[in-house]
Amino acid sequence: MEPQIIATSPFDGQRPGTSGLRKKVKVFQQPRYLENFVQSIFDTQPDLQGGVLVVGGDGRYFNRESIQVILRMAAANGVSKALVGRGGLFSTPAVSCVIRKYAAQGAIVLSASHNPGGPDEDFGIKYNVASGGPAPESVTNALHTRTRTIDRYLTLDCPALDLDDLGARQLGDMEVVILDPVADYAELMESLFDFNAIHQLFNSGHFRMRFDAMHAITGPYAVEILENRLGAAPGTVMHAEAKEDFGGGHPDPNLAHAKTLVGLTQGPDGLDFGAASDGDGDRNMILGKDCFVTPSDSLAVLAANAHLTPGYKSGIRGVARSMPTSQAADRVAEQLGVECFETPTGWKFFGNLLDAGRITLCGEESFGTGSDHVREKDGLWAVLFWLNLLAVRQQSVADILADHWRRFGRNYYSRHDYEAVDLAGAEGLMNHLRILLPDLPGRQLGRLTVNYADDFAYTDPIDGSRAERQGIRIGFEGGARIVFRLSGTGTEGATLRVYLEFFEPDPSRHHRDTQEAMEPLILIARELAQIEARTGRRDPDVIT
Ligand code: G16
Repeated sequence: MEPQIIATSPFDGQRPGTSGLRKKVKVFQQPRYLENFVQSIFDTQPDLQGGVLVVGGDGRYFNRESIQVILRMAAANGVSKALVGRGGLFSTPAVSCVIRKYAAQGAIVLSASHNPGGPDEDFGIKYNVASGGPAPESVTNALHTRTRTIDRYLTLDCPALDLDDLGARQLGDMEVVILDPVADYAELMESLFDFNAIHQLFNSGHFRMRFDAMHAITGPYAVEILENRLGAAPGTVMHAEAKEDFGGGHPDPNLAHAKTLVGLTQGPDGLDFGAASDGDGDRNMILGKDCFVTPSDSLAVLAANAHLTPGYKSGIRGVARSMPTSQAADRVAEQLGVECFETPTGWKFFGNLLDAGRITLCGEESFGTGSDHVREKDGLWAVLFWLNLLAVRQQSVADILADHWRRFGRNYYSRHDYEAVDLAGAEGLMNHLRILLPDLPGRQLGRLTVNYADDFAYTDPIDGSRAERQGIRIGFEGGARIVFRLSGTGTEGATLRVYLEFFEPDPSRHHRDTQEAMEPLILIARELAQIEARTGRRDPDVIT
């Protein structure tokens, strides 16, 4: 079958953000919009020619149509084999697992993560490289540059392929293999965690849990792993059916968007454990009875206890966290005597450290935790890790956390988001802060003294690449910090994120309400950045 060459012209704004290109579905539905971006991938990634490409997405609206477009284009561009999840589905961590297991050259992943789905909501596409991780900036920059001059794309004129039956078929000269999207991933999880111990915990008669799949991709993964393989009671996975619009919800596992689950863990009859994952299965939220584990604390607890699980029993080599993530993991790394890295926001910045064997665990405040088992953050992995710890330590989530704070001190942490604010106002606020930076060190703000203030820049220790303007950091004496950043994943206006943290060594002060304890820092942040005057917002839209 001869490839067709179709003339096209560039679209503005195809620059990938923190994690791929995310836009409204309607933007992606414009003729040639998806094709331009996909052709730019093939034009800049020559290894794909004659190579193996993994294709899959989180099942959101427009997933199926996009996969057909991508497969025809892959065949026309000389890809020799495509590995596709049945129904066009793959969670993001499962894509990473499959790339690595089958030594593929790359993957095209369709997801807008935790953003809502549906005809009027969000869609996204990103490219993952042969290591299994999100494309580094060198690749995304090349891709973006290509989108600005693109003038043709290649495709085949052929009917849609059946994506729902397992097995191999032919599309032009390309072989397409439809895989069970869960099997390889589930096998990897069994190799890392003590499934017998977790099975016993579930059958002990005194442990009650729910996993909220939020009508998103982890439904089938969680049912297979938690209920079928580990013997959790049927119904343990709630909102298990994956839907194109996530049931109309916002598939973001946090206190604001997983309210039903949070409610189930509260009060005298509260569950022992609650967990949730997001649209594409890479985020996680961990809850205990009347207890929320911040993602920053979760990373620190996993690092301190990793040796209790089979997959990490020989200890961890190092740990990394994104800059706005609390410094709780740093304290663990120090005690363990392992390296600790502070990287810019974005999972792609962990890739080189993982590949070089400098770190074993990494995590972000944005509900992402992961390890060197794949090159993406991994929602269900984090849940299984916690279940393994609960099974071994025979303590509640709250007790494990309290023990951890007693040993390492507590990093109180919260993030305040001002969503869909005017872009010019938000950029003005960041510039205003940049101007203030040189005069801040040594200044007294409220009762705190500024220790350092900068616009975070990162030089990758492995390849020397440099990322600048990654967020304003203001550090105070005693370990408190305020960080200001504009989100790189939104699709409307700008989202201002304000990250607040302070360190409390005294165990008698470890059980205060977070927002109350944060009050002095909240006031400093609002005043210094002139948030209300510059965004028109008095209060944040989401507090996590
Ligand atoms: C993506 C990235 C994460 C990042 C998060 C938030 O997550 O993979 O590394 O922390 O966005 O980014 P921002 O603060 O720029 O909105 P996901 O789950 O959306 O792919």
